Amino acid sequence: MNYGHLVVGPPGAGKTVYCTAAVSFMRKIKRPAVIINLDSANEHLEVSYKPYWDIRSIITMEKVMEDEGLGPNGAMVFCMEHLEKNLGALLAAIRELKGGAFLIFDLPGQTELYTVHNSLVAILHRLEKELKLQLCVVHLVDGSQCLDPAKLVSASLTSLCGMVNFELPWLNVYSKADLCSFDEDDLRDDDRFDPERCIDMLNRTESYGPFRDFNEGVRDLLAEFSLVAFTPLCSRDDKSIASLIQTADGRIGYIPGLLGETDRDPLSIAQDMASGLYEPPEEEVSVEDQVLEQLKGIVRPM
Ligand SMILES: Nc1nc2c(ncn2[C@@H]2O[C@H](COP(=O)(O)OP(=O)(O)OP(=O)(O)O)[C@@H](O)[C@H]2O)c(=O)[nH]1
Ligand SMILES: [Mg+2]
Repeated sequence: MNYGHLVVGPPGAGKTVYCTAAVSFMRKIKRPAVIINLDSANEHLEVSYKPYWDIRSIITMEKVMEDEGLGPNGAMVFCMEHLEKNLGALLAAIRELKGGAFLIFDLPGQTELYTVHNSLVAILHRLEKELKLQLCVVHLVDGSQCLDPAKLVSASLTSLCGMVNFELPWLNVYSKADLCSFDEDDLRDDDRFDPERCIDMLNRTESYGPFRDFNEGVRDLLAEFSLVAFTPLCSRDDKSIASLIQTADGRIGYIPGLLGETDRDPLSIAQDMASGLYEPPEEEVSVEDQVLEQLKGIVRPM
């Protein structure tokens, strides 16, 4: 059984930063983790992370735009369709991780790829089936959107669409929580999005008030599924990262220790780390390099 996170969300939501921070934290708790980059426009990755496998090794958005005369969105769809038809390289790379590793997939910001287009969904279903991969979708939305009821409703509907299409465990997260200040008029209610309160706020606005029936229809839809809730994340804080990893672990049935790390829960280690009670290992070799060395038959303790 393989486990991982699929990190999705609109452009600039903080997906790449989250992937980098999550892998770095997992390394600190000795959980072997690798990033798989599925964003064909993700240039300059060397400044954030070193992917274990990169879609850009088989196709890039810039080249498709040039060769096919497509704009960025069309080229991104083309790249995903290309990956769907040529999935062998990715499947083989994951199969080579014989000791197992936690897989973190960095995705592009085009939400159409999972709300209206089928290739990404088909790719994931194949990975799930052929690799027994258990994935939790981490859906990031910029925290500033959670302060605007109209944007929050829009993000919630996008999220609902993704949940229905992917049929995978799903976590809604508002990112950059360190930049958000909340007061009692804000939408956060025990860190959970409350559609009823949000729609009430919309009904009271000049722009959205005239659409009361529609707003209430949306409210009933969100309430009926009762799936849409947002939790905060600050990717610069190990405790926040640990808390998210722990919640996602619960959703996919991952038990700490399965990949050889300590069996303590991530949040308690992060708390000990903050108070100096836990020293992360001095890691000179990156996880990607460790995995590559393992593949070469050189066994290193993870
Ligand atoms: N303050 C703060 N800034 C953040 C946080 N996470 C991400 N950012 C910033 O948000 C910006 C976008 O982050 P990325 O990780 O590149 O966003 P992305 O979702 O990968 O963007 P695309 O790949 O273009 O869709 C960068 O300037 C980050 O430094 C956070 O937790 N706190
Ligand atoms: Mg990115």
